Amino acid sequence: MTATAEALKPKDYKSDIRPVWCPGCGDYGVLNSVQSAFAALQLDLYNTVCVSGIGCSSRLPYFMKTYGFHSLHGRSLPVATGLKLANPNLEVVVFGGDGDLFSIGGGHFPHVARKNTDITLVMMDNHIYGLTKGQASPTSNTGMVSVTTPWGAPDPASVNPLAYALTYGATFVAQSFSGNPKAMTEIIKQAISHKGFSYVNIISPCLTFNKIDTFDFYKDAFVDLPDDHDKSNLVAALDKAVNPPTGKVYNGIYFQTQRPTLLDGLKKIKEKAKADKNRDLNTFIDEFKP
Ligand SMILES: Cc1ncc(C[n+]2csc(CCOP(=O)(O)OP(=O)(O)O)c2C)c(N)n1
Ligand code: SF4
Ligand SMILES: [Mg+2]
Repeated sequence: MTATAEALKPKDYKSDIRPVWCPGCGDYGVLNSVQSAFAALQLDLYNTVCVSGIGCSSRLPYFMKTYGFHSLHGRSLPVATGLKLANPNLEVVVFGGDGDLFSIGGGHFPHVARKNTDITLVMMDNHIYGLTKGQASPTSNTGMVSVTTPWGAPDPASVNPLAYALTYGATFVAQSFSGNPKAMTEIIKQAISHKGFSYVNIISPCLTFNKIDTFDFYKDAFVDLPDDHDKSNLVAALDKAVNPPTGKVYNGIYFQTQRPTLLDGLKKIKEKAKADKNRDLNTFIDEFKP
């Protein structure tokens, strides 16, 4: 933005396409908060990319005026990594669901986290596959009854996305609720401002297919992390992720730290390679000649 340009407002980040989510879906709240957070940060429309996989939540980039990439089911993170490496000046924000990111796409998450790839991931966690009409997902409560698990899901454990992100080395891990726009906007803003991989788990109820994890349940269950929570302490963050008070769900930043990003590492390697006279391309090719 130039000094004379007018500040962008949340509505300036809205595309002309109207969302097609069910009336009352939690994802509307997430979309509004994303637009507010982008406006608060004055993200440049032409240097910001919203990336997603497939799912109801993964439609979000359509409704944004920034660049967008609606990729394949479970493949948003590799696409986002490629975009960031190709053009480090881009602000890359990924959106997706619990199925997209923890079932088919689950293999990508650990590597983006441990490499500290400088992107933001906002997961809209409704504990179900919404788009395909209500199958149990990795974050569904154990024993969940769904169209494909009429006698209850047999899986003995669910994925805890916060503990997962923390143990794989994410440098920013937070949670919020789509029914609390103020808190959610602030957390998305901080996640984007963080240098390194940021993970935000947003509980975003699917009122059509998930009759357990409802707005009514979460509006009473959500509480802020305690004031004395030390977000620089990984063990304290894990404890909060694994042992919330009974019947409660925390809003807030569990963990934040700084360490070099994937781009920092690549920059160093490039410098070393340039300084290594024996490693010019022709010498390298010669080594493989018969
Ligand atoms: C390769 C592939 N496998 C399966 C599907 C079918 N599919 C589309 S979305 C989806 C799950 C969506 O759940 P989630 O990611 O939680 O998003 P939500 O709709 O709940 O927001 C599945 C299994 C697909 N599109 N492509
Ligand atoms: S099916 Fe569920 S997740 Fe999908 S748009 Fe409807 S309420 Fe939202
Ligand atoms: Mg889902």
